[in-house]
Amino acid sequence: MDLFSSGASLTPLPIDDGELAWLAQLPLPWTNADVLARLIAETPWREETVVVYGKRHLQPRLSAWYGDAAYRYSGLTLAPAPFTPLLQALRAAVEDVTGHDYNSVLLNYYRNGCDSMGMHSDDEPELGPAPVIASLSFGAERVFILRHKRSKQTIRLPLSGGNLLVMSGFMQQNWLHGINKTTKSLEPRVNLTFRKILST
Ligand SMILES: O=C(O)CCC(=O)C(=O)O
Ligand SMILES: [Mn+2]
Repeated sequence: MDLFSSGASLTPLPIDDGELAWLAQLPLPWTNADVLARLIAETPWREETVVVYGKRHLQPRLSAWYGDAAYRYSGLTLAPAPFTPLLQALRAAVEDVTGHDYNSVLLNYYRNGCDSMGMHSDDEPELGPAPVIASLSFGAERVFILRHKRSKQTIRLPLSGGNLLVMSGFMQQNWLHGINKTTKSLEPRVNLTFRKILST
C-alpha cells in the first residue's frame, strides 16, 4: 500500500464471462453534491450528433471527452480537452482504488429521466481487447443495465452518487450495458468513465 492510499477496496460482483467490481463510496475530499455541482458548472457540455446505420441522431444526453488522444465513437470523433484539476483529482482517487491508470475520461450528463444511453459495449479497438473501464457516478440514482450478448441474461445495478463500478476482463466482448429512460428520476446525474486509450 502506498503512502497516499485511501485503503478503500472494491467488492467483486460475480458475473459470467467478465469481471465486475463495485465500491459504494469513492473516498474524496468533497461531498458528492459538491462534485456534481462543479462537474455540471465547469464542463463544456456538448449535445453530440451520432450516425447510426447512416442516420444522424442527437444523443439524449450531454457529453464531454477529456484525455490525451481523440476518441472515435459511433461515427464521430470527439476532440479531447486536457484534464482539469477536478478531473485529475477524481482520476487519482479512481487509480488508487482500482490499481490501474487511465489517460482519458468520457463524461455523460443525464439532465433528467428522459436522458439515456442505448445498450452498447465499450469495444473500440483503441481500448484493447480487455479494457478496464472505471465508472464513477454522481447525482440521481439510475439503473445500469447489463445484458449478456448470447445468453441474454440481464442484470440491473442501481448506481447512485459516489458509486464506483469497474468493468474489466472480457466484459466488453460478452456484455452490453446502458441506461434506460425513466419517468421516475428527474434529478440530474453525471457519470464519468475512466479509460485507457492504447497508443496506436
Ligand atoms: O452512465 C453510465 O452509467 C454509463 C456510461 C457508459 O456506458 C459510457 O460512457 O460508455
Ligand atoms: Mn459504456
